[in-house]
Amino acid sequence: MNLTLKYTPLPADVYCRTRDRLAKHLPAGSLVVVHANDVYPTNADGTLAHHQNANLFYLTGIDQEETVLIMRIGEGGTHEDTLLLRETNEQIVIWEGARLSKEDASALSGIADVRWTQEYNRLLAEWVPAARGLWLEKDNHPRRYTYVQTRNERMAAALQAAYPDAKLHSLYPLLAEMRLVKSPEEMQQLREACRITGAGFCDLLPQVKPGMGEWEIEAILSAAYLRRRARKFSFLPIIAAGADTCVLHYISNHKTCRDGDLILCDIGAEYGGYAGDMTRTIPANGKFTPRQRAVYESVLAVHRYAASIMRPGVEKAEYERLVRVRMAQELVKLGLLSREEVDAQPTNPLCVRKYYMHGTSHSLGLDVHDVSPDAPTFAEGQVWTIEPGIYIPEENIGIRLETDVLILADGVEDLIPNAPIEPDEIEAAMAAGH
Ligand SMILES: [Mn+2]
Repeated sequence: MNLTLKYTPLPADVYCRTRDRLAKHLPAGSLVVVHANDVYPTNADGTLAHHQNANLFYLTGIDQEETVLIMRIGEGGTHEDTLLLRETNEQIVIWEGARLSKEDASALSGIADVRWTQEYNRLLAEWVPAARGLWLEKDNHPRRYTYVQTRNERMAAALQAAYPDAKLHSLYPLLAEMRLVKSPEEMQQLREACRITGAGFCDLLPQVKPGMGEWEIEAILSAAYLRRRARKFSFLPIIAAGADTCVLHYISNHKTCRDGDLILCDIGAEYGGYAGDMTRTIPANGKFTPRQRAVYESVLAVHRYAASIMRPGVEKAEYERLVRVRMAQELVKLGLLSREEVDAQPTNPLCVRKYYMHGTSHSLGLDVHDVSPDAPTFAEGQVWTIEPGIYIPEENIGIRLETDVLILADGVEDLIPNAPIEPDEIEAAMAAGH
């Protein structure tokens, strides 16, 4: 392969095995069609950056716009795969740079049959009428933002209109189930994303001081990630000082950090398509106040408890309930909830939501909030975040502590061990810069 990428790609046989596994779940005669994401236009001739459809990347390793994967499923899990690629030419090479050649795409994906996208309609006209069912991507996450039709949804509608007799099925539940458990090769990429994520935070700590802009912290992290070959932040970073530590999805990062503020950093690097995701909360002046430290210790205690009960066989919903019970104890200790309030809900203290209004864990992988079944049970090989927090707007104190873990046979492995989390370690690392 002549092609060089910013990241080290996984070997093509990883993607061959992933398609083998998908094919085993589908009845003979199925036709699978998965498209790349659209490139979103701006005014005039501009576009936003392409962001690959994670399901297509998961099945092919191809990070290029207008790519289509077609799989024809035979008896006993056999399958014939075709990859359609945007045709490249001299003009595209001059203006946009090289695109994948057919040979490059074969080498990356392990698919021998690579053609240009012009053949799409002709191939479907041949294969759809012969198929016993069409398996397309239809994301049905309950909290999905549905005002924009994805390319996959648009193509699905077009296929249904062109072939009204074709029976449509959704690939989403199957792919969500598959993507929940990471292969050893996927773990290489995820470990690197997490390593870079933690290393950026270590670079940052000695540089933080009062008077610094939230945007300057963002800039330091961006440089730390990019020079370690991350492509970008894995999501818009939250650098929130003072009262905004309590705004869960604050992303404007426009304020100056004042002496006495806490700064909440919810950050992550993307490497090879995989997302890191961590949160630390630090004192702008390098020293926690007694109250800030008390809240911090409570969040850390809940964090450690959550890590201790996350293991194979535990249902996610039950885990979240147990974390709420533990969190209630801390909120009473901090004087935020009364003993009576908590005792009134002994098995499931939903009253904690006044100060802790989000879930403790989400799956992590190609997407930051990775796809997962509606009611997952923890199992070996899954990767989850652990991110309890306590938010007290009346005190300008919001503290969240997040790490990413791999579930092992008998517990979890922290994937960001390089980032300090003990308050003393945070203070020591910050003092090193003063
Ligand atoms: Mn997270």
